[in-house]
Amino acid sequence: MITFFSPEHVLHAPAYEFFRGDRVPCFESPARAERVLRELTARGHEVRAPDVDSADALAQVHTPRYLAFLANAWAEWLAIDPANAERQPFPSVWPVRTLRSDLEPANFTARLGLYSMDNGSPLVAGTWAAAKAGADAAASAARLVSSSGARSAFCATRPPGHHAGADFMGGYCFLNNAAVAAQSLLAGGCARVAILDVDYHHGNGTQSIFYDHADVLFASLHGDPRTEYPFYLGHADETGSGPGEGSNLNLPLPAGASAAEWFAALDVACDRIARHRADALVVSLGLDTFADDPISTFALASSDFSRLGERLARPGLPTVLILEGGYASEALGVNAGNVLDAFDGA
Ligand code: SP5
Ligand code: ZN
Repeated sequence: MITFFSPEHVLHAPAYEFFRGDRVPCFESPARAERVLRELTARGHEVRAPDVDSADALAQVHTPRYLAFLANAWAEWLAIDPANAERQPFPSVWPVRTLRSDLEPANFTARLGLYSMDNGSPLVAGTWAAAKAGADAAASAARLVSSSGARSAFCATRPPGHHAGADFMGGYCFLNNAAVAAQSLLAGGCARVAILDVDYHHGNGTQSIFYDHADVLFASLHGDPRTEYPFYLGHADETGSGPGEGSNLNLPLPAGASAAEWFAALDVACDRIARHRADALVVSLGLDTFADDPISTFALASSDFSRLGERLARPGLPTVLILEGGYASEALGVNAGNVLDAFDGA
């Protein structure tokens, strides 16, 4: 399977995030993509640089004012104080219920809050460049499977994307790569697309972007939002709205769920995907379901990722796989490689 990888991912390397009021090293680190790249190269996978500009797809997925904010955020942060070059901006105020989000405040931190769902997505000088390169990888992978006849492609990209909504960042995510891939597949001639999100965390951004779309099915298995991030979306009663009613499937699992429970839910999601009659499949491939993941509680072993790859190949659809979470960096390469090799071998 061809892998798209951009060295520009290293430009997004924040120094810290918050945990219980303390600064802790970021779980979402450049080492993640480097481990994946090294393992895939060692296993003989072809690695390519992104060769499609995602600008058109991004304009479909995100709002103009959010894209403009993200592209200019670092310059604005520096304009406040040149010493900010050594500081990470974080939001401290949000337009929750009763407050207005239709107007953009002039104040930078107020706009950062407007465009953020949490304070857990540190932004640095190279965030836009890295995230844009990741979105380009998603658009490139979509073009490869929709126009060259390739069966599948993988994006070894970071930062991840599935928590980012039309106009907000969150959960280490800035641009929604899976949504970019799905949108690119639609633009490339697919009438119906299915997105399967197997990250430990619910893909709230992807769900919300396609919630009223009948042509894009979003199916997700994840830690129950009653106890797990992102907390405010991902429940089983979220089934889509308007024309999209019935094209959203959430399969929340209790924290600590076993691999057997997880694979049973995967079968339910795959059955729903089969009934969607999709022309292509996008997989939000979070690997934080791994037993040793430092921020998650599922129990998949490295060998279970082979079983996952085999299951993902079964629908026989052109498939774009996109790296999302997964924070046990040492095992990340092997776990990603196991998915890809089993998919290729199926
Ligand atoms: C893409 C993705 O997987 N995003 C996950 C975002 C999770 N954000 C909350 C992180 C909370 C970390 N808590 C540390 C617990 C250590 N025991
Ligand atoms: Zn995750």
